[in-house]
Amino acid sequence: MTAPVAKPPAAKPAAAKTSATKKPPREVRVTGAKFIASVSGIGEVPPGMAEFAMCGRSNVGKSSLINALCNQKQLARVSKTPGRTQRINLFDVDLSSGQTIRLVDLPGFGHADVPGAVQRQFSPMIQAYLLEQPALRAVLLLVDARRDPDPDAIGFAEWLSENHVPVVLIVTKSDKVPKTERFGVQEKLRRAFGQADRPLLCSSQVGDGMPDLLRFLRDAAGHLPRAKKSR
Ligand SMILES: Nc1nc2c(ncn2[C@@H]2O[C@H](COP(=O)(O)OP(=O)(O)OP(=O)(O)O)[C@@H](O)[C@H]2O)c(=O)[nH]1
Ligand SMILES: [Mg+2]
Repeated sequence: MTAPVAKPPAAKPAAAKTSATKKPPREVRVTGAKFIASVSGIGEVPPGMAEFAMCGRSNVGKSSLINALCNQKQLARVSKTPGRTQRINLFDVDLSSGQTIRLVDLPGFGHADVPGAVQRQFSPMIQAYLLEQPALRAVLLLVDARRDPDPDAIGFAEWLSENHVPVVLIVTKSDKVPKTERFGVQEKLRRAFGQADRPLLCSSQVGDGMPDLLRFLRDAAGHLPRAKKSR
């Protein structure tokens, strides 16, 4: 089994060193972020900029990651109660590169009493968003550093790939894993998801991975065009 994925966040920008194409600065900062809307359908999403959707099991840290990236404590709602995020929540984020990107906080899967395939756990609304939103550049699929590879998440990554939606694997809560074990965690997840490159290790608590993830978002905002659907 392999789940094709988008180029991982650690990738360096591919710009050639010529006088015509300058390498973008290494550092990317968030200069502003605001909540835009909480919507229940793709038709309600205001048109705008490149979108990146946070996906993963309930409680994996999707909302926390948005807050950490934006350097704010309460932009997205964080909770110990799984299933807190129920609608599509949109946040527009200004980058120091001059771009504005949109982060999309989606409901988590795995908390509902719905066994089986992950896509059945997503409402038609979420499926439609993931499959049909032209502005969606990539899904950031979050997995908890402390958990074994999750068959639901692997199935979800495959489903996205089959539908030509770029997926980037992000390992959350790195602060909960001793430093000496982190490489092993990344390798285990890399293999389980059939990736060529090690997934990015992040902690919203202590900031691990944030500079790399911001660089990825900056670079991907203008790249990763979605393949045309064949159906
Ligand atoms: N130690 C640690 N805890 C974290 C981290 N990220 C999130 N958490 C905690 O994990 C819990 C769930 O975080 P959320 O961000 O609400 O998770 P979610 O994926 O948005 O959850 P749903 O909205 O229910 O799908 C909270 O108690 C957070 O404080 C992290 O990097 N490190
Ligand atoms: Mg949430």
